[in-house]
Amino acid sequence: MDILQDLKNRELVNQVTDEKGLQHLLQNKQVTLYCGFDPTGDSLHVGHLLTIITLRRFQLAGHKPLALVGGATGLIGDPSGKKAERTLNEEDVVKMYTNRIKAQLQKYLDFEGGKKAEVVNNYDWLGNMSVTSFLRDVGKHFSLNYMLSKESVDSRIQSGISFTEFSYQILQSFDFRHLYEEKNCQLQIGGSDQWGNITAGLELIRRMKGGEEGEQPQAYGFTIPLVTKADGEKFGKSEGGAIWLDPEKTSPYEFYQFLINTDDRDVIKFIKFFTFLTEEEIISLKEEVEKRPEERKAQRRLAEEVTAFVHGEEALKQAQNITEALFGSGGDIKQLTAEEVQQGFKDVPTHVVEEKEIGLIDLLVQSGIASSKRQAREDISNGAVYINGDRCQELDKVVGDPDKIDNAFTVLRRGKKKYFLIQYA
Ligand code: 383
Repeated sequence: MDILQDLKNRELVNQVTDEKGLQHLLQNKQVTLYCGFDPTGDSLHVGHLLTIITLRRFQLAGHKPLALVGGATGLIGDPSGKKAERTLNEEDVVKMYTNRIKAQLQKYLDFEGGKKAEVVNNYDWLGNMSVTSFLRDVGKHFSLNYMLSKESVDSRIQSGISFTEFSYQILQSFDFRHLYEEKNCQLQIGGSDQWGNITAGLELIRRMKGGEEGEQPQAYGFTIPLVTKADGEKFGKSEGGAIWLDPEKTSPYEFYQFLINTDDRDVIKFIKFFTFLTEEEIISLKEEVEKRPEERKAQRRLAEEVTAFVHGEEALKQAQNITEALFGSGGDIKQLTAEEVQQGFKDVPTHVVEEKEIGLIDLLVQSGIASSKRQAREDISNGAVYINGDRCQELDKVVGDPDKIDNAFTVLRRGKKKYFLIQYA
């Protein structure tokens, strides 16, 4: 497979240094490439997903990916794409984040066989570098002019940038040069915000190679585009905040819902970006969007593929069960497992009941669904109260074991969509 052509077809090529040279290299040998992730939080998010998937594409095409965790650079802070100086995290916090990000990256690449991926941590070579070595051996290769001309620095001259963040580009450059020397890593990839840092690395590799004419080092840089949305909103956010890859922070169901809700105008682009579907499959989904947009086939396929990639088949099934139970025509929430109920109703007000069973009127008042017993009676008589999806109009109804889903929860609903979760102590 011609990986560069595949990336082009998917509109994943933003900028490349020496495209012909890179094309030639990728066609003729197994290339080691890398992408870095700074531990600025306890989880990666969908904003990181496109580069992870791109690493995976290179691996599937026979190349060897390195995922770098910035145990050292995470202590400094990349100014790229940032409007203001960051506050530094404590060292032990960055260490904890580093371990978590490392574990996450290990889920998405293949660590077996000849082109096995590796996760590396730049703390291993930057963590104990001496300040004199940094300034003499590395800093000497950077002119102030060159560093100031980088977009990440230039855009901050007015608003302010510390020497710490200013120096960041040298550290990332040193990583590239280190991996080039130690692991014969010839390509760095990243989002378009990383172009300045990647090209600075190439510059350093050239300069540290020594002046011998004719013996140009073979190293390349490549960036993928920023993911934009037709409505102009930032990709990767929902009302609840960022969409995380950690299932504890964003459940697989929420993740699936985030993708299902993709705009018709974006869905084909996202399928090209985030899935491994073939060109033919994509063309047929494109037709679906044009001819039968109301069926949302493309959205469903996108959500399936990406949820399975990030969370696995089992979690995808759960997400689909929950979606069907909540929104499907034949949906029945009573079929859900306790875990699925918990995922699907994560943002719903929850009330804990101490008793084994309780009268419905008392339950409605106790949980705050009705403001008084009189209100509760009225709601029940009017047919506005549903237990696990079924309307209940019995005033003397007692909610007990038969009403517990998986022995753990009862889902109450008042009106069309006001949900409440009852949990038993
Ligand atoms: C650190 C050391 C290196 C090479 C790269 C780095 C990290 C880099 C960075 N990247 C972003 C991050 O960590 O800050 N300086 O959050 C994001 N990446 C990828 C991609 C992206 C970038 O991890 O565009 C989105 O995900 O490059 O913003 O030697």
